[in-house]
Amino acid sequence: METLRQASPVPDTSAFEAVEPSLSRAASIATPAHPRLVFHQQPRHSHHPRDEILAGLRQRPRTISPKFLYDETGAQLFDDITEQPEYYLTRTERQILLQHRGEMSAVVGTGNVLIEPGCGVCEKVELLLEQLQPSVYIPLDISEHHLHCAAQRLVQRYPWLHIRAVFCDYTQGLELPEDIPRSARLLFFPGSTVGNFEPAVARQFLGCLRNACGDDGALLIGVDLRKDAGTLHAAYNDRAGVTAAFNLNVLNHINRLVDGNFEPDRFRHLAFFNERHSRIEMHLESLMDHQVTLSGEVFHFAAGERIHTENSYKYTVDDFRRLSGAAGFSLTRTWCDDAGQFSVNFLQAA
Ligand code: AVI
Repeated sequence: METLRQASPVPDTSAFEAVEPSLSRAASIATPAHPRLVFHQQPRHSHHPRDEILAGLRQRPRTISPKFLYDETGAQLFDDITEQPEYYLTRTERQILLQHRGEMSAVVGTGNVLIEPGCGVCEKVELLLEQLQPSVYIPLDISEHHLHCAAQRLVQRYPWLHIRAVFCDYTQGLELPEDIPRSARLLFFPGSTVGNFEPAVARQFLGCLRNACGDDGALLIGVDLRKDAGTLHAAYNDRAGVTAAFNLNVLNHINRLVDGNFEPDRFRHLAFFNERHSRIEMHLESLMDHQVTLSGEVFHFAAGERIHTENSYKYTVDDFRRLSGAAGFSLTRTWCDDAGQFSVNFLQAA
């Protein structure tokens, strides 16, 4: 058995109900080498996902939560996806940040308390740091390794930057140390990860961010936009087969988590745009009649039967304005690329 990869771009969406901001039992860890860098450790709440996995596979349609796509191999494959020519999201968001960062800092203001849940290796925020000049940067991630490397790199590269890095699973609530200033908070949530939540869950998650940013706070968030089905189809069916490998790899991860014997080559990757729900759906389709044993339980798969592994919702700017409005934000500014493929949105607490 293993633990889940810690820096999944896709949170455990079950946790967004009744989330309270800012607990603070964090232990501070001194880092004498860098007086401007402090680490905090939040207690972990871990539970084994066996019941959730088996329940998802028993139901019809069968499902596997997208968070299980991100074991070590899945995380590497996701990084590889972001470099595929068809996958426009990551490079387009990066272009938008680079092109508009001057204007962003004029709109967003400087000297904020900059908070980034699920920061990973902090590569996107780095595009903004010089412009935003935050009074303190607070990266949150469950991967101690990523957080450690990224925070050390940033504090060395930016001699004026103060960092309070928090090891935590932000999906269990945004737990910030109590002495983090409550005013002028700016949350940063790039990558369109919000698109991987069901809209009701996305609303709850945005509500959680709204609580965390306080009444004078704001959120800068990347959101992929609705577009022609051909472009979307290509982005999730890259020619090199990296997205297919990413999707099929979830079965290896499930095998390890629940002692299973899935054979990935008995399935094929399927991704298509569902116009009605405005989402890319990813599925694994069984190529033959066969059975799989997971934790001693036998599952029969008919040829053509599918396991639903991910949704990636594509919003219009108006849809996203409505969604974030329902969570207590007012969308005051949107920056897009010239082709209108991707958006970076500035939301203020309403
Ligand atoms: C992490 N997330 C925004 C990606 C997306 O595009 O929905 C995950 C992904 N799934 C397949 N390709 C990329």
